[in-house]
Amino acid sequence: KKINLAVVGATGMVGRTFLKVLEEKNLPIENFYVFASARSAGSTLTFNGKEYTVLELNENSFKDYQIDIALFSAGGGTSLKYAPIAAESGCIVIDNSSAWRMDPNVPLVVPEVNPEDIRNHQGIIANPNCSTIQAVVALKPLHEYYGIKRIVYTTFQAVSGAGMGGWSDLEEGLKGQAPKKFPHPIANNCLPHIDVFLENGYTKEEMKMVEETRKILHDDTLRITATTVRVPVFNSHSESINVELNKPFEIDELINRLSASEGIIVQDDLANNIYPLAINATGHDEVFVGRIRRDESLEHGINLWVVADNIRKGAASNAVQIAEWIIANMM
Ligand code: A2P
Ligand code: 11C
Repeated sequence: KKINLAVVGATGMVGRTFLKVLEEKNLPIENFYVFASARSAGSTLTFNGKEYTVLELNENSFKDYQIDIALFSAGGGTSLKYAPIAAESGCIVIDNSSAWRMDPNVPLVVPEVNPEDIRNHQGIIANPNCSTIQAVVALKPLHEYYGIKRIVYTTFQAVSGAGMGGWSDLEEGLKGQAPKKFPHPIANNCLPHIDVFLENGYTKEEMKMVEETRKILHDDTLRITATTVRVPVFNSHSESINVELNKPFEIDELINRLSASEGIIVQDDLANNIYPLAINATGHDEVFVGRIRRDESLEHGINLWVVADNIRKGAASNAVQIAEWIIANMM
């Protein structure tokens, strides 16, 4: 069956990448539609060599165009309002915002980790936060073979995660301009502040990593703490992940399990200075893992350095993979 596919928020940073990733794949698309707000309605976007006019999203869009699958990346407010309207008309929404992620009726999915959760959807499927996606891809084989007792996340996140505004704060900041998006200069700086601060002193980004990891790995009691930091890198998030496992492990065997796991490329050749780097991950859909070494301060501890393109695997590519899974298994 061929499907009618829509991208909502098509003019944004993630929206444009949706189009690029969809061009690289071969989804059975009958009709293709691009939606945004009134601000950019009437402008055009190119997809597979054809020009598409950006349409203003409204309550009837999904019904009128008989959309089967919609990829949303137009902010939490737009998702809160329009995802249920779309679902009501029989459309399956794959939502990149944080609006629906922790709803118990909404599967939160990384296809390499918990694809079967998609089967329980009621019209809305959530794409996790970018920093969570790359972390759980790397953690999956460890969780499966050794069991995870505790995780300590420390992130080094690119400005593209904060959209066009974040990107221009770094670009203009390097030329001496004051920041507009971030509360402090990001050029030549590290900001231990992503998203808003919560009552417990953590940022929302940090608590997203804690809660989303538990939901995706199906373990509400997992002990997790996180410090998330914005760094002056344009694209691709890097993460230091410290994991305490339940069982003893052989380091070579653990590395082999990471290598054999879907969506992971191990880059760990110290003699040749090879380890994952943001500038190499950009443009790819895999999660790169290196600096794999025993945490000698714990009984069964391991340290990982995990890097991925936050706009591709962390957002657009993960959502497109979910769409491919639905088309292959549920349509
Ligand atoms: P627009 O170009 O019309 O503002 P980013 O996160 O990179 O800033 O992108 C946000 C995306 O969400 C843009 O495509 C933006 O469209 C879209 N968007 C914002 N508000 C709405 C809305 N109310 N309805 C539809 N799309 C929206
Ligand atoms: C960042 N992780 O890098 C954020 C962006 O919940 O989808 C994604 C926010 C989200 O700023």
